[in-house]
Amino acid sequence: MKLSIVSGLNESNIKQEEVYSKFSNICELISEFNYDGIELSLLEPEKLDVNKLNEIIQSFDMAIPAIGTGSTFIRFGFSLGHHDEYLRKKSIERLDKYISFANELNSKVVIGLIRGRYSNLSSLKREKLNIKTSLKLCCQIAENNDVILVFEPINRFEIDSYNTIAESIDLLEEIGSDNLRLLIDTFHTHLEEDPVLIWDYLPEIASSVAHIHLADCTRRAPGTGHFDFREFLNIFKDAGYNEYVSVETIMKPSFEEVAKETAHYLSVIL
Ligand code: LER
Ligand code: MN
Repeated sequence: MKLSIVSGLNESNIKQEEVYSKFSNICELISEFNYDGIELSLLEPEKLDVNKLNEIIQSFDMAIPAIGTGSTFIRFGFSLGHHDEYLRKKSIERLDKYISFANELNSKVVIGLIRGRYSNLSSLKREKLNIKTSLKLCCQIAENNDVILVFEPINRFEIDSYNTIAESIDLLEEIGSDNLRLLIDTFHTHLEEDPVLIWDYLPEIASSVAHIHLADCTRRAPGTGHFDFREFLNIFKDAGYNEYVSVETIMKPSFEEVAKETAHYLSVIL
C-alpha cells in the first residue's frame, strides 16, 4: 500500500513559475515524511505543463496517483447529473481534459463532487439517470486514453445520490466498464455505512477498489477521531490492495503538521 496526500496547486490564479515551485516545495516536504505520492486537486489541468510536473515528481521518486475534479462543479457549476444538457456536456468536456492530463501522468481521475446536486427543476430519478448516461460517455473517453476513473460514494450532506458503497457498486456493475472502479473515502464510510455490517462488507468489495481517501470522522487527520483505521487498512492489506491511500483532510493546524502526524500515525498502526 502506498501513501499520498491531497493538495491543490492554485493553477488558475497564480503564475506558472509559482505553480511549479509550489509543487516542488510540497514534494520536498512530503518526501521527508516518506510519502510515495501527491494527489492533485485541479480546476484547469490544461494550464499545466505535464513534462515539468513529471520531471519534478520523478526527481523525488514519487507519483501523482489521482486527479481530483470536484472544483469543476464548485467553481464552474458544471456537473454530470445536471438537468441542463449544456451543463452536463460542459462537465464531460472538462473531464476529457482531466483524462488526457491523467494519461500523461499515469494518474486516475476522481468522479466525486463533479456529479453535482439537483435542484427543484430535477429529481433524484432524473439525476441518477443523467449521471449514468454522462458516466458512460466518460468511460468511453477513459477507455480510449487508458485511464481509470474512480467513483466515490459521498455522504448525503454533500451530494444527493450514490451516497453508499452498495449503490455505487450497483452503478459500476450496470455500466460495466473495466476503466470504472471504486474510491472509498473513510470519512464518507463513517457517515453512510452501517457501523456493524461494514466490516464484513468491505472485504467483499475490496477487489473493486482502486483508490482510497483517508480522513477521520471529523474530516481531520487520521488518529484524531474514532474511525478504526487499523481494522480498515488491515482489510485492504489482506485483500492484496497495492494502490494508494491518500490523506484528504481539513489541513489544520497546517498541511505540514497533518502530513507529518498522519505519516507517523499510519506507520505506528500498520
Ligand atoms: C468530498 O467530500 C470528497 O471526499 C472528495 O474526494 C470529492 O471529490
Ligand atoms: Mn474524498
